[in-house]
Amino acid sequence: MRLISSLLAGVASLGAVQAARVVYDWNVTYVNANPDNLKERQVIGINGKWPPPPIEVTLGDTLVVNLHNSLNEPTALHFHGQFQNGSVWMDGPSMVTQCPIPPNYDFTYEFNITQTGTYWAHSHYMGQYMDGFRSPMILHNPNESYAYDEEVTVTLSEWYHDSSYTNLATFLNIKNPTGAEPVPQSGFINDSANTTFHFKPGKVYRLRLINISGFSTFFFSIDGHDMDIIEVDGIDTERKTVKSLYLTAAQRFSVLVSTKNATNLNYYMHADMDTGMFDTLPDDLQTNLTAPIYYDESHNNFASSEDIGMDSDFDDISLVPLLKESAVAPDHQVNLTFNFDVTTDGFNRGMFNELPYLAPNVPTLNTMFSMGDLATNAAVYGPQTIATVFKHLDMIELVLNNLDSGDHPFHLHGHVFQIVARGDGVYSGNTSDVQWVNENPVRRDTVMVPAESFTILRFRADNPGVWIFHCHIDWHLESGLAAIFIEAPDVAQQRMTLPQQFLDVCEASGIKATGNGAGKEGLDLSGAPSGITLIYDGFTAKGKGAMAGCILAALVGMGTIIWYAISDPEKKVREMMAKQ
Ligand code: CU1
Ligand code: CU1
Ligand code: CU1
Ligand code: CU1
Repeated sequence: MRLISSLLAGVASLGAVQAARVVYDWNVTYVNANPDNLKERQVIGINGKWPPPPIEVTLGDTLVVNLHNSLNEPTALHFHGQFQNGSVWMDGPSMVTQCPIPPNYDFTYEFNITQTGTYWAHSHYMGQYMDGFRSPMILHNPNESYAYDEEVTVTLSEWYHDSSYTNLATFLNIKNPTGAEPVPQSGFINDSANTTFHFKPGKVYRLRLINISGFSTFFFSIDGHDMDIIEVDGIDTERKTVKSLYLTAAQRFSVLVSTKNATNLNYYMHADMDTGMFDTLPDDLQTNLTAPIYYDESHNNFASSEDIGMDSDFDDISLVPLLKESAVAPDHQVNLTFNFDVTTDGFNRGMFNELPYLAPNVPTLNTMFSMGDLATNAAVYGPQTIATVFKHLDMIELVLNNLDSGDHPFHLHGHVFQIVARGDGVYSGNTSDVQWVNENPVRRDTVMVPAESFTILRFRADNPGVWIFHCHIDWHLESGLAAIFIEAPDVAQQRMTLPQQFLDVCEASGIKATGNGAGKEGLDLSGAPSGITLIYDGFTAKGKGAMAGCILAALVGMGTIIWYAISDPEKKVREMMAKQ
């Protein structure tokens, strides 16, 4: 439902283009849907319909989303890839920049569009976006870098027959000590098993590819057609011709495709799931998705398949942004080594530096705004928020060491980062051991860190506020693979005030809107979520895999497994309901 309710005066820098106030009225509702023609299930849609409608705005516009939560569970909406510079509270992640929006409550997201390209909006409350609450978000540029005749949005997604709550309860479970993720039942191109496309001959199409999955990576190609990459995660790039590419959960590309002059053949679009991510591969799971692209629907002559799927040699590090930014030496380095292991609550969890993220009692942004000078002390945010404080305008270097045998797509809110180096194993710290990309490295907001390897990222701490950094595999985020960056809290406090709406929504949710991570004053952090840690046997946390089962059995026997609210989504929802 798009309503341009009023036109504002033209923004000077946009010349004749009129900046609009673009208003979406979104009633978040349960809807029954059967998009894979296999099972009807309850999904989350907008205004009684699923899939949710795309958001389309233009650089300079003000986007307003009036949200009403008609679910019987809380929600929160994130606009993936938006810098939100000066409006950090509009970022969306529950208990990071806001309290969740309780059932039967109105909440408005409003911010200026300062970027262009291909994005998406999704729930940032527990696993909710995998229940269908996600949609493309297209930011048009009145002066696009490339010319094209038509544009088409192509979303890729996996689909589960069970709700995310059910799947989370199975995933975060003492009976799942290896951390096997729920394997989807289906996959979609544009939210349907029956999507078709039509190409007009002799044209240039811009395909906006968005992986809106919560788990799956896809390899993408089109039979008989090259693709020229021109955009990666909202950053316009030099044209780069590829036969195939991959997109992890949350990654986007725009590609230009020149269509044939002849219409005697039709072609298939291919989106192949990276099956290496699945612990089990059900016989009936269709992992290689296709959608016909018709030049002429009156015949069924299709070009032969050129699909190479997972044999693709695509590498995003070779992409070159149009707007040049060279790598510069960092002022501050943060080492985030991550792995998965069974923790003291009996669950297999993802964690940075041996500590899983646990949401605090007060949203971290509220803590930052309410704790005065203590806001520059990382301890104030709570013992397991994995908080790090950055100084304003420092160049931050993130060293990501992946000790796990799986690939993980990491996403930083509020920024794009440069991918400056990668290598096998763990980064030694010796800069001469790695090949650096110094000249204009690729910038994006979500990066895949392959198994047992490291990736080094850099970004400027030029966005005062609170930004979550996490694996965009939603199962892993919920298990604790997240960290919080507190960026220039002193500057944020000077420049900004948390709008009243963000205090009110906490009160409505029965959550404290001020105070430290425990909801208390000063550095009294008693009662803050903590204590879910690695199981240490002797001197080291390593090499205890075989032991975990026995320890778990003992813990269960003693009845000491503690179900923390974050670990038990249904309990959390029940508690929220009880407060209504
Ligand atoms: Cu995001
Ligand atoms: Cu996202
Ligand atoms: Cu992950
Ligand atoms: Cu996020």
